[in-house]
Amino acid sequence: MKQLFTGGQRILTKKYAFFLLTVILFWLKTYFVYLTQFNLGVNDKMQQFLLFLNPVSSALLFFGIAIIFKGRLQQWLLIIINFVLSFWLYANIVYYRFFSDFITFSTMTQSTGNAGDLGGSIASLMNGYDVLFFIDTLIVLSLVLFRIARPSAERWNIRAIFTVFVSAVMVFIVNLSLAETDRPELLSRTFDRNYIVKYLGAYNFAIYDTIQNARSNAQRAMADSSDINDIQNFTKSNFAAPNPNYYAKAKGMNVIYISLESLQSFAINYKMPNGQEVTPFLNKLTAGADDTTYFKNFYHQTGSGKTSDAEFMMENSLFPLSQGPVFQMKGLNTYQAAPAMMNQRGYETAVFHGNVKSFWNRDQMYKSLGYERFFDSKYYDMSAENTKNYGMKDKPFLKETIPYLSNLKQPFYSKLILLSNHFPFGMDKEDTTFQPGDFGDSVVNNYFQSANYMDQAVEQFFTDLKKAGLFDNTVIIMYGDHYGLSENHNDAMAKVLGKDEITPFDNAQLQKVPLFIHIPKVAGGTVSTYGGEVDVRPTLMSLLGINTKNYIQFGTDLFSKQHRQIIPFRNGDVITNKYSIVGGNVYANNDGKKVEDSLGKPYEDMAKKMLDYSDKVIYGDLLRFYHPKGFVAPDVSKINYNTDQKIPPDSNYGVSSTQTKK
Ligand code: GP9
Ligand code: MN
Repeated sequence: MKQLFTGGQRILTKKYAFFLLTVILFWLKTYFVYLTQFNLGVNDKMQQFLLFLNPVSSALLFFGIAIIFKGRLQQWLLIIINFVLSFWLYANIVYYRFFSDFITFSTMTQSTGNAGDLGGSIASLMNGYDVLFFIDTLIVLSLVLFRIARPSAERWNIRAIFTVFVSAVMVFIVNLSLAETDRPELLSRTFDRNYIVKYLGAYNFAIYDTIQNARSNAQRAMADSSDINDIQNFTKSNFAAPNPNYYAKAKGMNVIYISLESLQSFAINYKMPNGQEVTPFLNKLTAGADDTTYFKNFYHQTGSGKTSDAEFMMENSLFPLSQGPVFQMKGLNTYQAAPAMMNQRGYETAVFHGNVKSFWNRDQMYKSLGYERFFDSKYYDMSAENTKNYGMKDKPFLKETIPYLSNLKQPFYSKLILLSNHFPFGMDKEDTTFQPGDFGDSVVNNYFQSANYMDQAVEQFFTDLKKAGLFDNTVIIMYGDHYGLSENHNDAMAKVLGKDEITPFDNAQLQKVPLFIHIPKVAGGTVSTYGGEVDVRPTLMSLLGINTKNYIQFGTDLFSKQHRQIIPFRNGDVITNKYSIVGGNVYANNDGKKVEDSLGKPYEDMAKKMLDYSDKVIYGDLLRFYHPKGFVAPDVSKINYNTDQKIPPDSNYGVSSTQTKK
């Protein structure tokens, strides 16, 4: 024993030994926590390796601060830093036990309700064995207290200190590049906090989150209330007066939005070489079945936020950002979104999605949009046969949603987000008998199968809504959220469309996504009006008989005679009912031939103005200064998605007790 003690003493008096020991113990502890405390969905060798590697860079960086100092001070700094980091990790462990999510700057500083939800229950989330999460702190502390690790009097030389910091940066760069090869655009798209922790680690995530937050706050601080004036004038003067044939035709009715994952318009009314229709049910709707209007010249306008960008436009009539998903980056802004507007008119509001709630930061953003209830994967039977890829398959998802929907207090405003038709579109054999395509590209081939599956799921859902007695008093808006087949698949797409090649003009037309609106007792059919995702909210509001002239919105009512047929895209392209401006070239829509650039100029100017104004609203969080008559911003601290939502609620979330509902 004595020998061991003196042996330990000898090693630990070596200048670098105590530092290295602290780093290694902390590294292993963190890895152990990843494996046992979080559900990170590690599913390949590379991810396993990155999970193991990722604590290293932050450990070197943080503990590196101590080695600038010498002797006893260095030792105590190492212990303190170890304690602070361990405490942070432990706080995340406790938080995760309740929320299945990681702590962010905003959940800590702004009262979004999350921390409040924990309240007195924190103690119940802690266990006796939790002291193990501080085991490394205790070890290094004892080594110092019992003088096994004696402080070395020597100061580290600059080269050694420098080496530690350079190694931290190098390890981080290697880590990030490997992560980016496994999951491209990891940081720029920020799908889910779980992903960042899995690839880069809990501590690096905290750094990343702090930087994001500081940037966002700076943009917000620079804005002031006068910034909204021009924008208000612009949107007001561009308001399109509603069409009396449609205005208020759905007043007081329920609303169901359905996000048709990755569905592009080319698939609608498309026949496979063997003559089979891909979407036979939706095709009937294009002919006006079930009082449905189909917009065949409707485009998605999403950026890197994909599904969530589409959701954002549908409910705010603002554009998504050109960089990064607005759901992730601006989840705490003030919005004047459709769910909040409807909630204040006595509607119950709910969103349904068979994936974890943190994906696309939905759990935070939905509160800002004013959704009272969020039925995420927790509410669904996520057994293996029901799930694929990100989550629930469409058929069981829609089946299980019906009882929840029927339980909502009417009228309700709801959104259902489908998942099955998602890249790479593979399906389980037992779910389909549809022949895949034969176009020399498995992604494209499978797309037809999964689009067909979605079509069947939607058909069943319509039948079930009728059975539940909801169909005749519900407006149903179904939209393809964004493209499913990127330009990388254009060789096969040329075969699909029977063309020699896909030109830039063709590619722009492939961004068409279907939009269907079922309006009870209003005759439908296919219309050729040009429009995009920002136009849907004003359209819906007109149908519900709500005047939005005083709202900041960049779309116009698709049914209005004054509807503006200019569709700006985040990549700078613009499409109108006459022209497609793609990559700076102007093409005529009727024949796809190039025309003079000057013909596109006025539309480009208008599109740019719309995008700039919308960006200003979002980056400056300008809606906090703007108060349309009759609108009260939802009180996010009153919204709670963690209670059991199966019981019909009293529907008072989002409106504080001093405000009365209309
Ligand atoms: C994930 C689902 C799909 O929850 O919305 O996301 P996507 O990749 O299409 O944006
Ligand atoms: Mn999507």
